[in-house]
Amino acid sequence: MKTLLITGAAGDVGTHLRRELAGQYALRLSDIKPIKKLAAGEKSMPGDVARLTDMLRVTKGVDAIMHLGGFAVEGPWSEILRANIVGCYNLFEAAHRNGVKRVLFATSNHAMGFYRRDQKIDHRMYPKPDSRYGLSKVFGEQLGSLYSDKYGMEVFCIRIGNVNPAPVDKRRLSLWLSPRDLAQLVKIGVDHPDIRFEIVYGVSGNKRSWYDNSNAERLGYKPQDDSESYAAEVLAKEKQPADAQSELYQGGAFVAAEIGGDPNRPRPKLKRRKS
Ligand code: 15L
Repeated sequence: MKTLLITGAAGDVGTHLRRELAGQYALRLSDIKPIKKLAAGEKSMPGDVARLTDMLRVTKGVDAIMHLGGFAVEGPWSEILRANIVGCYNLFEAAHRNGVKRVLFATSNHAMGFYRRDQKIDHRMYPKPDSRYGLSKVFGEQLGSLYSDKYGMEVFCIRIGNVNPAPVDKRRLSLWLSPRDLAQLVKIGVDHPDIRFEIVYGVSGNKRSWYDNSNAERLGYKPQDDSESYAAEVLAKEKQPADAQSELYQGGAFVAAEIGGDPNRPRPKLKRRKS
């Protein structure tokens, strides 16, 4: 049985994943504090992502890593830098030094949050982060690309929408990821024989999706869930529309926070050069 290290294992996403993957891998669980309640097949190995020595210790001897660790929302630069930039570097570097072949990176829809909701985006479009947090996720994806090209590491980036047992609001109807669909993507990332560097969207098969997830489908992803079955209930509960910027862009409130310009302003017209 393969040993899978999950960093950030004490968080919400990690907790769903542990339950869904039980019995399928030996799970090494790492978070900044020890995880006390362990199920069969789980081991706790605490570590701080911001310390390379910790990451060297926790990544030793595993077959694959699901890197969920770090700061999971927008935050002050000092925290994003420590947990998501330095932390992500430490994770990849430690994995490389320990010869871990496969790394799955939990990136986020916020790496692409400045795309409008009327745009369908795929894995080939350039990033448009909506926050320092989203930017740190772009950094992690590109770090994965570098380690894949330079060292032959196999890297699978999942741009996670929102993991929850059910979608919680109108925006999340477009980016909901059920726990079992998350587990299916993680299993593809761990076990698919032909991964070099891939980006997929971590979303269920939602009718209202903003994503063309053909890259995940090419690798065998067949989502079992669709937020549409919750849509009527969710929309009935939505009291009033969010502000205009949040409504226009995929990143929602992450876009509107601290905003100081109009991201939708027309592009400047290029002057024709006289030959
Ligand atoms: C994320 O990337 C966050 O980790 C999560 O807490 C949610 O905010 C999610 O995005 C979302 O966009 O709903």
